Amino acid sequence: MRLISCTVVLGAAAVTLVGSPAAQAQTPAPPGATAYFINLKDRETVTSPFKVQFGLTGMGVAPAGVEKEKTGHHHLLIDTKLSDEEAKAPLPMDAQHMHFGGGQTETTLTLPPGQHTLQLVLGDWSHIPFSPPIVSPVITIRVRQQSAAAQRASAPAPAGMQHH
Ligand SMILES: [Cu+2]
Repeated sequence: MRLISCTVVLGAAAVTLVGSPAAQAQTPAPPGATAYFINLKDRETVTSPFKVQFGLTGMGVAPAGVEKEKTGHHHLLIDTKLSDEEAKAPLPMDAQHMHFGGGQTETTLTLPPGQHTLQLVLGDWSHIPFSPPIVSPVITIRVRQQSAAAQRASAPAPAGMQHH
């Protein structure tokens, strides 16, 4: 009798392990860890291209793929925000979800004129946000319309207009 009940208990434990979402578990966030923009404030006006510096307190930066306690890498969300579902899975990699898997702590962004939102989301070694998520406040920036002179300086002149 004792042997049978023991088998039943073990079987239940095995089912629990397989059935739980623990395989995709989020890394617990170190207490007090926060992400923030060092050089940009909410409602700031910038001229494109502009620098974005990523701040992080309470933990360190490590490249993607390196599983080390209390580290992660930065992601920059542009004109989008994370849904609750997305916050529990590896972050998408596209133009609106930039990964800095090399451990970079700044970038230079080129965005079209107008209003844009930016947010930092820290991901663990496998690009999954921490639990609770380590994110910066969402900031709204305004990218200035370039002056005509600046556009001429940065854009190559159309063919045929280079020589008069
Ligand atoms: Cu990533």
